[in-house]
Amino acid sequence: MKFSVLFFMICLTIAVTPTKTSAATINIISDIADAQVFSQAVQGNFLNSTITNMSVGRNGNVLNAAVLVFELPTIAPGEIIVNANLSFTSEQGSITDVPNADLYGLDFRVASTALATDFFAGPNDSSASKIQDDILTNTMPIGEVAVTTNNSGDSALVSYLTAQLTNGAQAGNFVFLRINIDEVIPSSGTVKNYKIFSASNPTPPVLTIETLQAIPEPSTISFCFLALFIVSIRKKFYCGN
Ligand SMILES: [Ca+2]
Ligand SMILES: [Ca+2]
Repeated sequence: MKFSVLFFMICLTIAVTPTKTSAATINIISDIADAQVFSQAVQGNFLNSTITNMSVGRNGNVLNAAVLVFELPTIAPGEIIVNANLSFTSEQGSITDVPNADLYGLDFRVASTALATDFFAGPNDSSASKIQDDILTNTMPIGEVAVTTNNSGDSALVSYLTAQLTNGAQAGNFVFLRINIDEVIPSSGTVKNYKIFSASNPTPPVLTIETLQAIPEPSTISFCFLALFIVSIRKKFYCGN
């Protein structure tokens, strides 16, 4: 490869690499539309969006999943999401015989309302994006536990959120993160569940996203023009090498 071509490619790589000069960190509190969703109707309802502790597991004859709702913020033109994190509180009693629970992302919607069809229980939901396997486990301590997505969960969140934007999600639309058990528990009439603090709780779930401006700094552009200038001078002196 010619030196000039290689040099130009290096400059191009630098030019398209996002810089950290215009990073923004946005904390999005879960919308109060977040809901405990049921596997079957309870007194005519398939969900409860006013509850402060959302059940994930079994409660009597009904299975539950928690659907967290977040309103998308304005992402400035040219900005990309480079990091994301979900944090929430789980509270549980004796859970040694409760299945683990997984975190999924559902397709964005214009309205914040959770739907009965958001419910899921089982090992793998192919119609949703699995963000973190076993985010809750039955080896967690009893009582309140602060839960946060791990590194691979953070990366999956970035991919999920970016896909929503690519698919047309805009500021003011809503994304839905669901926590559900990964195994269907046979009906036992007993309570076997985790409890997720909802937006109606004093400690609500929070989705944090970090964005970067994917445009080079002026100094980077200047550097590239300087590099091109040096290359052209070099070509003059060395007879079109
Ligand atoms: Ca709610
Ligand atoms: Ca699992």
